Amino acid sequence: MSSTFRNKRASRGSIITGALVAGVAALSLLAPSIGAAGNNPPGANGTVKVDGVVFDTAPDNQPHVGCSFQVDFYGFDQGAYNATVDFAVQPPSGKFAPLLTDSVFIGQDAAGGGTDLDAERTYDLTSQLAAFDAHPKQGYHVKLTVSAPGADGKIATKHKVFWTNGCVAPPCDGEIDPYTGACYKS
Ligand SMILES: [Ca+2]
Repeated sequence: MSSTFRNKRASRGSIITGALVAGVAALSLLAPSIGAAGNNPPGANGTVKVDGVVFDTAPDNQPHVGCSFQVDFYGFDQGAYNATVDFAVQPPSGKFAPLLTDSVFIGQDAAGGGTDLDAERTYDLTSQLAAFDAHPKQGYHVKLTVSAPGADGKIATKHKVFWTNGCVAPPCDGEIDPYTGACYKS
């Protein structure tokens, strides 16, 4: 092998290596900005999930829950932001009558996508739903609306429709009136 040939090979090799290094460097520069833009795009961010017993922080939505359930808040923006939480009864259980309004702080940290848990709150709408008709198997049909301010003065509004079962009354330890169903202690 002549020394000229060896030099050509060596210089071509170093050009290829240089191009690879530059490409990897460009990719690693791009990667963090792609990730951040995906989790924290401009405007108001955030999503909500309905969580049944056993309560967890897995970002899944459970549309059938018992009388006690949680609303989990994920990926909201950082700031002095409180989400307004509204529950309303939904057909066939009732005609959109409001049940409960609440306020939950969700601005603890920057928007971090679907696994960025910002808050969780437990609810039981049994008393608010007592005036409505329960489906014998499904329970009560309820609509959740969450509105939260975020970056750039925008509002993120999210909806979830789900079924909740009223808490079952404790068993009667007396006599049940056959006409009214009321429990009388004997
Ligand atoms: Ca957040």
